[in-house]
Amino acid sequence: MNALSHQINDHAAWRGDAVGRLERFGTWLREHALLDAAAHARLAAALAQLATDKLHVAVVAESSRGKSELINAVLFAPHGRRLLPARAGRTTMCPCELGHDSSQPPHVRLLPIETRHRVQGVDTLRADPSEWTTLNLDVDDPEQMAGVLEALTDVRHVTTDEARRLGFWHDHSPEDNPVPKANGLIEVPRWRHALINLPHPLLSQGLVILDTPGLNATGAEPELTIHQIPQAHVVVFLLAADTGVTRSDMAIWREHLAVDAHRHDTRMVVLNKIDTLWDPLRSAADIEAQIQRQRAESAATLGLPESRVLALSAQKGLLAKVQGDARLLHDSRLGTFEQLLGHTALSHRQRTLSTLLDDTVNGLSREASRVLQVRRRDLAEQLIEFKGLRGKNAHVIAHMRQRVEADQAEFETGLPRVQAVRAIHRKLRLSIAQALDEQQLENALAPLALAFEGPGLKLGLKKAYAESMVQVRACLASSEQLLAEMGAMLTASFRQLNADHGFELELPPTPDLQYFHAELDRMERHHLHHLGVTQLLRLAQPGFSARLLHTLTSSLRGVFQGAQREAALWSKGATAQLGTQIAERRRGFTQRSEGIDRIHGAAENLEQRLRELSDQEQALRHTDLELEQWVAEFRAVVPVHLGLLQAA
Ligand SMILES: Nc1nc2c(ncn2[C@@H]2O[C@H](COP(=O)(O)OP(=O)(O)OP(=O)(O)O)[C@@H](O)[C@H]2O)c(=O)[nH]1
Ligand SMILES: [Mg+2]
Repeated sequence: MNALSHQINDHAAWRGDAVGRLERFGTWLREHALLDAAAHARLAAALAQLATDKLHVAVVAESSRGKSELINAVLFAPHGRRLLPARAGRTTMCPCELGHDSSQPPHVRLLPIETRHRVQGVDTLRADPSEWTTLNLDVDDPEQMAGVLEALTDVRHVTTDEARRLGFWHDHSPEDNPVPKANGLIEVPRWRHALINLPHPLLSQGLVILDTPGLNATGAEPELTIHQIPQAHVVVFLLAADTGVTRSDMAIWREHLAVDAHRHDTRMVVLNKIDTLWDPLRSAADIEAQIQRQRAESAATLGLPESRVLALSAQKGLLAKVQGDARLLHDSRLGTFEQLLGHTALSHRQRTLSTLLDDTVNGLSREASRVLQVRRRDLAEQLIEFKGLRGKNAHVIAHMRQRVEADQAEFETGLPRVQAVRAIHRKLRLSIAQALDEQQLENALAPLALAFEGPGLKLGLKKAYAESMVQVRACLASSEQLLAEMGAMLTASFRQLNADHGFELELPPTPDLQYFHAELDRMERHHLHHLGVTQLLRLAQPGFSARLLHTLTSSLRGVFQGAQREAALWSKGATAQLGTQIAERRRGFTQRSEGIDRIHGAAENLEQRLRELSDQEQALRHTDLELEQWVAEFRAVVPVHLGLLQAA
């Protein structure tokens, strides 16, 4: 096992442990009737996110820098050969995602390039297997798998016209166009996207690797450049030691990686093919000095700290692993890369998941301790009441019974006020959902959609985009405004209800939508990049701009839906308390009247009832302690792990 496997296994083990712990906590809460519908929804959402968490790594570079070879070296050496096609010249023709879903047999799915005639992005088509050609992979037969994966290099020959419609031919920038064959036809990829499903220790633990074709070709998919690459947890950019940083390397860097240049922590640069510098006629120190010089130069050119640039040889790394040659493996420096990759990807993921875990446990335990508080107070009241009955006659007891009934009746008559709070809440909740619904998004994007319409060069795009983004931000701001209003309304109502009905209602802090604002800023940088002057020619194609608009819309929809989900979880959590506490109070009344009924007959029953009540009180104290223990236990697991990561 290498460093990367260790790190990914540790992460998976940590995740598994967190899921198990959270499930046990959920069971415990349910057993103690402390898990209402909202808490249950919250727990289920956190569990689903922890269980299905994926780690996305995208590998990006000019053709022939060794992207596919690097993936072969990291993943496939145990098969004794390269599985992904890697050879001189343009090889990988379509983006290719490697992952593992154990509910599906090993296969590769290929999406025909002709689907580009439609507006839908790969993400939309992903859900429908009938759009894809599926080829099975035999995991016990590396030759068969490598043979099937040759499909990634498939091409088709089409007329210039068809190439233009597919986005591979641009009349305005002939220098970027492919050279036509002797018969005048143009070579284009046969597939638009590939999904490889393969059991592998790393893929099965949630690693997803995206291999891309040399993206210099102007035919890149908007979804890839706007969505998949920027969203990856780590982007690995390759250079080759034998070519240095070329103009086309820089073009790709600028297009895909420089946009979020400040996000150094998610970028890794690989200076591949250092074996081409190995030379028996030169001293080791001399070669090393050259490698370090190239690293420093590359880092300076790309504006990255030198620590993010790693020199290695993917090819020798693969060979060394296949042959079990420890010396060569060491010289290939593949191990250092794997270690940094693991660290970069996992520290990011684990921080996110730890925060999620922390928030979930805090929310659930806050809610549970409020309910316990109500129960404790009810019990205390009953104890006082029953102690007061010692030595009293049947008449007094009957009177007592009436008093409980009166209390309960009074409580019930106050409940319409709770209904009123619920009604206002419902109205506000609807307004929040509406502020962020599909219609609002469509309205906000209308100026942009208009600018995209029609043939020819689209010059006013940036202005239209800016206009649309003002509206998009206004939608988010208005939902924040409504959330604040709802928060103020609930705070006041809760205070009143607590005073009038002895509830223990407490509003959780209103959700902070700052994250979604930051998300919009981040997206805007990427989007503007794709609407700039350099892209005008590409945008002139009607098919391309339709797909681009589709992609922009779906990323913004993601932000709207995320913010809406957050708001809904919070608001549900806030009002579920009402239902829970009403139920708790009713339970208290029933217990009191039942208790009185039972002691009505004989005096010894009173003593027995008092004993029962104090047993219950003790049990409640025990539950309280257990809850504290749960929280302490989670506390102990989360930060320790984060601490380790930061120290690493
Ligand atoms: N000498 C040497 N050759 C390498 C190394 N890594 C890859 N190559 C070779 O470089 C060529 C291109 O490698 P690929 O992995 O196909 O490159 P790619 O970046 O995937 O290229 P495209 O798929 O066309 O985008 C192949 O012949 C590899 O064997 C290396 O570390 N050293
Ligand atoms: Mg390749």
